[in-house]
Amino acid sequence: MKIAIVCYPTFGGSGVVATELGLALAKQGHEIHFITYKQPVRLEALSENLYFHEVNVPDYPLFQFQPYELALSSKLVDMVKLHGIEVLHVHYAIPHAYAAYMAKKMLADQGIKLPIVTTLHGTDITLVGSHPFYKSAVEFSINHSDCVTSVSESLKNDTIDLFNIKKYINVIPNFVDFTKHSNHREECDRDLIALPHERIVSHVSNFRGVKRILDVVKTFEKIVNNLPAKLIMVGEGPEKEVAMEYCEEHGFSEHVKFLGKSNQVFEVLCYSDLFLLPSETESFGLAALEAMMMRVPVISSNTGGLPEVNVAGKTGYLLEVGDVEGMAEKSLKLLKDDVLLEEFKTNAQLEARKFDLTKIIGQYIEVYQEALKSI
Ligand code: GMT
Repeated sequence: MKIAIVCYPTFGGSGVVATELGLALAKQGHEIHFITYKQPVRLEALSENLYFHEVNVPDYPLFQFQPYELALSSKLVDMVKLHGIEVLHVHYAIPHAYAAYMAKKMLADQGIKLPIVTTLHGTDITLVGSHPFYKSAVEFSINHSDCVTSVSESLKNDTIDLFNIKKYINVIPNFVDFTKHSNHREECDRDLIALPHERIVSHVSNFRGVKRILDVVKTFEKIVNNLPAKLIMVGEGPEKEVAMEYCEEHGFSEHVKFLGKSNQVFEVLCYSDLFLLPSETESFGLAALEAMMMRVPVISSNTGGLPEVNVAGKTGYLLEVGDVEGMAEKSLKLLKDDVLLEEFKTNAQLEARKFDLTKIIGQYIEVYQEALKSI
Protein backbone atom coordinates (compact mmCIF):
# COMPACT_ATOMS: atom_id res chain seq x y z
CA MET A 1 0.00 0.00 0.00
CA LYS A 2 1.09 3.60 -0.54
CA ILE A 3 0.27 5.45 2.66
CA ALA A 4 0.71 9.10 3.56
CA ILE A 5 1.15 9.90 7.25
CA VAL A 6 0.52 13.35 8.67
CA CYS A 7 1.63 14.05 12.23
CA TYR A 8 3.29 16.50 14.59
CA PRO A 9 6.98 15.80 14.05
CA THR A 10 7.99 16.74 17.60
CA PHE A 11 8.79 14.76 20.76
CA GLY A 12 5.07 14.31 21.65
CA GLY A 13 3.51 10.85 21.89
CA SER A 14 1.32 11.25 18.81
CA GLY A 15 4.35 12.02 16.64
CA VAL A 16 6.23 9.06 18.11
CA VAL A 17 3.34 6.66 17.43
CA ALA A 18 2.92 7.98 13.87
CA THR A 19 6.62 7.73 13.14
CA GLU A 20 7.14 4.27 14.63
CA LEU A 21 4.07 3.04 12.77
CA GLY A 22 5.39 4.43 9.49
CA LEU A 23 8.80 2.86 10.06
CA ALA A 24 7.24 -0.54 10.81
CA LEU A 25 4.93 -0.38 7.79
CA ALA A 26 7.87 0.54 5.55
CA LYS A 27 9.78 -2.46 6.91
CA GLN A 28 6.85 -4.65 5.84
CA GLY A 29 7.20 -3.29 2.31
CA HIS A 30 4.56 -0.55 2.28
CA GLU A 31 5.51 2.79 0.74
CA ILE A 32 5.28 5.47 3.42
CA HIS A 33 5.19 9.22 2.84
CA PHE A 34 5.49 11.48 5.90
CA ILE A 35 3.99 14.87 5.14
CA THR A 36 4.63 17.49 7.79
CA TYR A 37 6.52 20.72 8.50
CA LYS A 38 9.71 19.06 9.82
CA GLN A 39 11.30 15.63 9.63
CA PRO A 40 9.84 13.66 12.59
CA VAL A 41 12.33 13.28 15.46
CA ARG A 42 12.32 9.50 15.50
CA LEU A 43 12.64 9.27 11.72
CA GLU A 44 16.39 9.03 11.74
CA ALA A 45 17.07 7.71 8.26
CA LEU A 46 14.99 7.66 5.15
CA SER A 47 15.18 4.38 3.28
CA GLU A 48 13.97 2.97 0.02
CA ASN A 49 10.24 3.09 0.74
CA LEU A 50 10.25 5.90 3.31
CA TYR A 51 9.79 9.47 2.12
CA PHE A 52 9.50 12.82 3.83
CA HIS A 53 7.76 15.78 2.18
CA GLU A 54 8.10 19.10 3.93
CA VAL A 55 5.15 21.46 4.19
CA ASN A 56 6.35 25.04 3.82
CA VAL A 57 4.30 28.00 4.90
CA PRO A 58 5.89 31.11 3.45
CA ASP A 59 5.75 34.14 5.73
CA TYR A 60 3.49 36.82 4.36
CA PRO A 61 3.16 40.09 6.29
CA LEU A 62 -0.57 40.39 5.62
CA PHE A 63 -1.30 37.30 7.69
CA GLN A 64 -1.25 37.56 11.45
CA PHE A 65 -1.42 33.73 11.51
CA GLN A 66 0.22 31.77 8.70
CA PRO A 67 -2.32 29.36 7.14
CA TYR A 68 -0.67 25.98 7.82
CA GLU A 69 -3.75 23.84 7.10
CA LEU A 70 -4.10 25.48 3.69
CA ALA A 71 -0.47 24.71 2.84
CA LEU A 72 -0.85 21.18 4.21
CA SER A 73 -3.99 20.40 2.22
CA SER A 74 -2.39 21.69 -1.00
CA LYS A 75 0.74 19.65 -0.31
CA LEU A 76 -1.41 16.57 0.31
CA VAL A 77 -3.16 17.00 -3.03
CA ASP A 78 0.17 17.39 -4.85
CA MET A 79 1.82 14.41 -3.14
CA VAL A 80 -1.17 12.10 -3.61
CA LYS A 81 -1.16 12.87 -7.32
CA LEU A 82 2.61 12.65 -7.70
CA HIS A 83 3.11 9.40 -5.78
CA GLY A 84 -0.23 7.67 -6.30
CA ILE A 85 -0.92 7.57 -2.56
CA GLU A 86 -3.83 5.26 -1.73
CA VAL A 87 -4.57 6.01 1.95
CA LEU A 88 -4.09 9.10 4.08
CA HIS A 89 -3.54 8.52 7.80
CA VAL A 90 -3.70 11.66 9.92
CA HIS A 91 -2.61 11.68 13.55
CA TYR A 92 -4.17 14.27 15.84
CA ALA A 93 -7.45 15.80 14.75
CA ILE A 94 -6.40 19.45 14.86
CA PRO A 95 -5.80 20.62 12.20
CA HIS A 96 -4.78 17.44 10.38
CA ALA A 97 -8.20 15.81 9.98
CA TYR A 98 -9.59 19.11 8.79
CA ALA A 99 -6.80 19.61 6.20
CA ALA A 100 -7.26 15.98 5.10
CA TYR A 101 -10.95 16.56 4.44
CA MET A 102 -10.12 19.59 2.27
CA ALA A 103 -7.52 17.57 0.35
CA LYS A 104 -10.00 14.74 -0.15
CA LYS A 105 -12.58 17.15 -1.59
CA MET A 106 -10.03 18.81 -3.91
CA LEU A 107 -8.91 15.41 -5.15
CA ALA A 108 -12.51 14.24 -5.65
CA ASP A 109 -12.96 17.26 -7.88
CA GLN A 110 -10.23 15.80 -10.08
CA GLY A 111 -11.71 12.31 -10.02
CA ILE A 112 -9.28 10.89 -7.43
CA LYS A 113 -10.64 9.01 -4.43
CA LEU A 114 -8.65 9.15 -1.20
CA PRO A 115 -9.77 7.46 2.03
CA ILE A 116 -8.87 9.18 5.29
CA VAL A 117 -8.02 7.45 8.53
CA THR A 118 -7.95 9.74 11.57
CA THR A 119 -6.26 8.71 14.82
CA LEU A 120 -7.31 10.57 17.94
CA HIS A 121 -4.51 10.87 20.48
CA GLY A 122 -5.90 12.70 23.47
CA THR A 123 -5.38 16.38 23.86
CA ASP A 124 -6.90 16.89 20.40
CA ILE A 125 -10.12 15.74 22.11
CA THR A 126 -9.87 16.22 25.85
CA LEU A 127 -8.07 19.56 26.11
CA VAL A 128 -8.07 21.45 22.82
CA GLY A 129 -10.53 19.83 20.46
CA SER A 130 -13.60 20.19 22.64
CA HIS A 131 -12.97 23.90 23.22
CA PRO A 132 -15.87 25.90 21.71
CA PHE A 133 -13.38 27.61 19.34
CA TYR A 134 -12.59 24.28 17.64
CA LYS A 135 -15.41 21.91 18.52
CA SER A 136 -17.54 22.19 15.37
CA ALA A 137 -14.56 21.73 13.05
CA VAL A 138 -13.19 18.78 15.03
CA GLU A 139 -16.58 17.05 15.18
CA PHE A 140 -17.07 17.58 11.46
CA SER A 141 -13.58 16.26 10.61
CA ILE A 142 -14.05 13.13 12.73
CA ASN A 143 -17.46 12.40 11.23
CA HIS A 144 -16.11 12.87 7.70
CA SER A 145 -13.09 10.60 8.14
CA ASP A 146 -13.54 7.21 6.49
CA CYS A 147 -12.21 5.41 9.55
CA VAL A 148 -11.44 6.69 13.02
CA THR A 149 -9.16 5.17 15.63
CA SER A 150 -8.54 6.12 19.23
CA VAL A 151 -5.59 5.10 21.39
CA SER A 152 -7.67 3.87 24.34
CA GLU A 153 -11.18 2.89 25.43
CA SER A 154 -11.09 5.87 27.75
CA LEU A 155 -10.39 8.30 24.89
CA LYS A 156 -13.10 6.66 22.78
CA ASN A 157 -15.60 7.24 25.60
CA ASP A 158 -14.45 10.83 26.08
CA THR A 159 -14.85 11.48 22.34
CA ILE A 160 -18.38 10.09 22.37
CA ASP A 161 -19.23 12.13 25.48
CA LEU A 162 -17.80 15.40 24.19
CA PHE A 163 -18.92 15.31 20.54
CA ASN A 164 -21.85 14.17 18.48
CA ILE A 165 -19.99 11.30 16.80
CA LYS A 166 -21.58 9.31 13.98
CA LYS A 167 -18.55 7.19 13.12
CA TYR A 168 -17.50 3.93 14.70
CA ILE A 169 -14.29 4.43 16.68
CA ASN A 170 -11.76 1.57 16.58
CA VAL A 171 -9.55 1.36 19.65
CA ILE A 172 -5.93 0.66 18.70
CA PRO A 173 -3.62 1.16 21.66
CA ASN A 174 -0.16 2.69 21.61
CA PHE A 175 2.62 0.19 21.06
CA VAL A 176 6.32 -0.42 21.64
CA ASP A 177 8.89 -2.18 19.53
CA PHE A 178 10.58 -4.78 21.70
CA THR A 179 13.17 -5.58 19.03
CA LYS A 180 14.52 -2.03 19.07
CA HIS A 181 15.26 -1.20 22.67
CA SER A 182 14.49 -3.77 25.31
CA ASN A 183 17.54 -5.95 24.70
CA HIS A 184 20.15 -3.28 25.14
CA ARG A 185 20.45 -3.35 28.92
CA GLU A 186 24.10 -4.28 28.74
CA GLU A 187 24.81 -0.87 27.14
CA CYS A 188 23.40 1.04 30.12
CA ASP A 189 25.94 3.11 31.95
CA ARG A 190 24.20 3.55 35.30
CA ASP A 191 27.35 4.78 37.03
CA LEU A 192 27.28 8.00 35.02
CA ILE A 193 24.05 9.04 36.68
CA ALA A 194 23.97 7.67 40.23
CA LEU A 195 25.99 6.00 42.94
CA PRO A 196 25.56 2.23 43.25
CA HIS A 197 23.44 2.49 46.43
CA GLU A 198 21.09 5.14 44.99
CA ARG A 199 17.70 4.35 43.46
CA ILE A 200 16.94 6.05 40.12
CA VAL A 201 13.52 7.58 39.52
CA SER A 202 12.63 9.09 36.13
CA HIS A 203 10.02 11.12 34.31
CA VAL A 204 9.70 11.85 30.58
CA SER A 205 7.24 14.36 29.12
CA ASN A 206 6.77 17.69 27.42
CA PHE A 207 6.48 19.45 30.81
CA ARG A 208 3.08 20.96 30.02
CA GLY A 209 0.65 21.81 32.83
CA VAL A 210 -1.28 18.59 32.17
CA LYS A 211 1.76 16.53 33.24
CA ARG A 212 1.72 18.00 36.80
CA ILE A 213 5.50 18.34 36.93
CA LEU A 214 5.36 19.79 40.43
CA ASP A 215 3.76 16.54 41.62
CA VAL A 216 6.73 14.67 40.12
CA VAL A 217 9.30 16.70 42.07
CA LYS A 218 7.19 16.80 45.25
CA THR A 219 6.79 13.01 45.16
CA PHE A 220 10.52 12.65 44.63
CA GLU A 221 11.22 15.06 47.52
CA LYS A 222 9.42 12.64 49.84
CA ILE A 223 11.34 9.72 48.35
CA VAL A 224 14.76 11.32 48.71
CA ASN A 225 13.99 12.31 52.29
CA ASN A 226 13.72 8.59 53.02
CA LEU A 227 16.34 6.89 50.90
CA PRO A 228 19.28 7.77 48.62
CA ALA A 229 17.93 8.48 45.14
CA LYS A 230 18.30 10.48 41.95
CA LEU A 231 15.52 11.90 39.79
CA ILE A 232 16.09 12.14 36.02
CA MET A 233 13.77 14.55 34.25
CA VAL A 234 13.71 14.25 30.45
CA GLY A 235 11.91 16.85 28.35
CA GLU A 236 11.35 20.54 27.86
CA GLY A 237 8.28 22.64 28.41
CA PRO A 238 6.58 25.48 30.25
CA GLU A 239 6.62 23.90 33.72
CA LYS A 240 10.34 23.11 33.78
CA GLU A 241 11.48 26.38 35.38
CA VAL A 242 8.94 26.12 38.22
CA ALA A 243 10.03 22.56 38.92
CA MET A 244 13.72 23.53 38.93
CA GLU A 245 13.00 26.41 41.30
CA TYR A 246 11.08 24.07 43.62
CA CYS A 247 14.02 21.68 43.82
CA GLU A 248 16.41 24.60 44.51
CA GLU A 249 14.21 26.19 47.15
CA HIS A 250 13.62 22.90 48.93
CA GLY A 251 17.30 21.98 48.97
CA PHE A 252 17.36 18.76 46.95
CA SER A 253 18.38 20.04 43.51
CA GLU A 254 21.68 18.13 43.60
CA HIS A 255 19.60 14.93 43.49
CA VAL A 256 17.70 15.99 40.34
CA LYS A 257 19.04 16.07 36.77
CA PHE A 258 17.06 17.93 34.12
CA LEU A 259 18.31 16.54 30.81
CA GLY A 260 16.12 18.58 28.44
CA LYS A 261 14.88 17.16 25.15
CA SER A 262 16.74 13.97 24.51
CA ASN A 263 16.85 11.13 22.06
CA GLN A 264 18.26 9.00 24.87
CA VAL A 265 14.97 8.17 26.56
CA PHE A 266 15.66 4.44 26.41
CA GLU A 267 19.13 4.81 27.92
CA VAL A 268 17.59 6.69 30.86
CA LEU A 269 14.82 4.12 31.25
CA CYS A 270 17.38 1.37 31.08
CA TYR A 271 18.82 2.28 34.48
CA SER A 272 15.63 3.62 36.07
CA ASP A 273 14.06 1.81 39.02
CA LEU A 274 10.77 3.70 38.96
CA PHE A 275 8.85 5.96 36.57
CA LEU A 276 6.52 8.76 37.73
CA LEU A 277 3.55 9.92 35.62
CA PRO A 278 1.10 11.88 37.78
CA SER A 279 -0.75 13.52 34.83
CA GLU A 280 -3.99 15.45 35.14
CA THR A 281 -5.23 13.65 32.04
CA GLU A 282 -3.56 11.03 29.85
CA SER A 283 -5.40 9.32 27.02
CA PHE A 284 -3.00 6.37 27.03
CA GLY A 285 0.42 7.19 28.48
CA LEU A 286 2.97 6.05 25.91
CA ALA A 287 5.74 7.22 28.25
CA ALA A 288 4.53 4.74 30.88
CA LEU A 289 4.41 1.90 28.36
CA GLU A 290 7.95 2.68 27.16
CA ALA A 291 9.12 2.60 30.77
CA MET A 292 7.39 -0.75 31.33
CA MET A 293 9.02 -2.23 28.24
CA MET A 294 12.35 -1.31 29.81
CA ARG A 295 11.39 -3.09 33.08
CA VAL A 296 10.49 0.07 34.96
CA PRO A 297 7.42 -0.03 37.25
CA VAL A 298 5.14 3.02 37.07
CA ILE A 299 3.57 5.19 39.75
CA SER A 300 0.87 7.11 37.94
CA SER A 301 -2.41 8.88 38.39
CA ASN A 302 -5.52 6.82 37.67
CA THR A 303 -6.80 9.17 34.99
CA GLY A 304 -7.90 8.52 31.37
CA GLY A 305 -6.33 5.50 29.72
CA LEU A 306 -3.60 4.93 32.32
CA PRO A 307 -5.50 2.03 33.98
CA GLU A 308 -5.51 0.32 30.56
CA VAL A 309 -1.69 0.27 30.66
CA ASN A 310 -0.48 0.34 34.25
CA VAL A 311 -1.91 -2.53 36.29
CA ALA A 312 -2.41 -1.60 39.95
CA GLY A 313 -0.44 -3.77 42.35
CA LYS A 314 1.32 -5.57 39.50
CA THR A 315 3.22 -3.20 37.21
CA GLY A 316 2.97 -0.21 39.55
CA TYR A 317 0.36 1.77 41.45
CA LEU A 318 -2.33 4.24 40.40
CA LEU A 319 -3.38 7.09 42.68
CA GLU A 320 -5.88 9.94 42.46
CA VAL A 321 -4.62 12.98 40.53
CA GLY A 322 -2.71 15.19 42.99
CA ASP A 323 -2.23 12.52 45.65
CA VAL A 324 1.47 13.22 46.12
CA GLU A 325 1.43 11.63 49.57
CA GLY A 326 0.03 8.37 48.18
CA MET A 327 2.43 8.37 45.23
CA ALA A 328 5.41 8.83 47.54
CA GLU A 329 4.18 6.12 49.90
CA LYS A 330 3.77 3.58 47.06
CA SER A 331 7.12 4.61 45.54
CA LEU A 332 8.87 3.98 48.85
CA LYS A 333 7.08 0.66 49.28
CA LEU A 334 8.67 -0.50 46.02
CA LEU A 335 12.04 1.21 46.31
CA LYS A 336 12.66 -0.10 49.84
CA ASP A 337 11.99 -3.72 48.97
CA ASP A 338 14.45 -5.37 46.55
CA VAL A 339 12.33 -8.49 46.08
CA LEU A 340 9.07 -6.63 45.47
CA LEU A 341 10.78 -4.15 43.14
CA GLU A 342 12.25 -6.98 41.08
CA GLU A 343 8.83 -8.66 40.88
CA PHE A 344 7.21 -5.42 39.65
CA LYS A 345 10.01 -4.87 37.12
CA THR A 346 9.43 -8.31 35.64
CA ASN A 347 5.64 -7.80 35.63
CA ALA A 348 6.00 -4.40 33.95
CA GLN A 349 7.92 -5.82 31.02
CA LEU A 350 5.61 -8.81 30.73
CA GLU A 351 2.55 -6.55 30.63
CA ALA A 352 4.20 -4.28 28.03
CA ARG A 353 4.53 -7.29 25.74
CA LYS A 354 0.74 -7.12 25.25
CA PHE A 355 1.40 -3.86 23.40
CA ASP A 356 4.22 -5.11 21.21
CA LEU A 357 4.26 -3.64 17.72
CA THR A 358 3.71 -7.08 16.18
CA LYS A 359 0.31 -7.28 17.91
CA ILE A 360 -0.78 -3.78 16.89
CA ILE A 361 0.45 -3.14 13.35
CA GLY A 362 -2.04 -5.59 11.80
CA GLN A 363 -4.90 -3.67 13.39
CA TYR A 364 -3.87 -0.52 11.52
CA ILE A 365 -3.53 -2.43 8.26
CA GLU A 366 -7.07 -3.79 8.72
CA VAL A 367 -8.34 -0.25 9.23
CA TYR A 368 -6.57 0.91 6.04
CA GLN A 369 -8.19 -1.94 4.12
CA GLU A 370 -11.57 -1.07 5.57
CA ALA A 371 -11.06 2.60 4.61
CA LEU A 372 -10.10 1.60 1.08
CA LYS A 373 -13.24 -0.53 0.77
CA SER A 374 -15.45 2.29 2.04
CA ILE A 375 -14.78 4.72 -0.82
O1 GMT B 1 1.43 13.61 26.17
C1 GMT B 1 1.43 14.62 25.50
O2 GMT B 1 1.24 15.72 25.99
C2 GMT B 1 1.66 14.51 24.02
C3 GMT B 1 0.43 13.98 23.37
C4 GMT B 1 0.49 14.11 21.87
O3 GMT B 1 -0.57 14.33 21.32
O4 GMT B 1 1.52 13.97 21.25
O5 GMT B 1 0.29 12.62 23.76
C5 GMT B 1 -0.99 12.04 23.60
O6 GMT B 1 -0.85 11.00 22.65
C6 GMT B 1 -0.03 9.90 23.08
C7 GMT B 1 0.10 8.93 21.93
O7 GMT B 1 -1.13 8.41 21.54
C8 GMT B 1 -0.64 9.28 24.34
O8 GMT B 1 0.12 8.19 24.77
C9 GMT B 1 -0.69 10.34 25.44
O9 GMT B 1 -1.32 9.79 26.58
C10 GMT B 1 -1.48 11.54 24.96
N1 GMT B 1 -1.37 12.63 25.95
C11 GMT B 1 -2.42 13.05 26.67
O10 GMT B 1 -3.53 12.57 26.59
C12 GMT B 1 -2.13 14.14 27.64
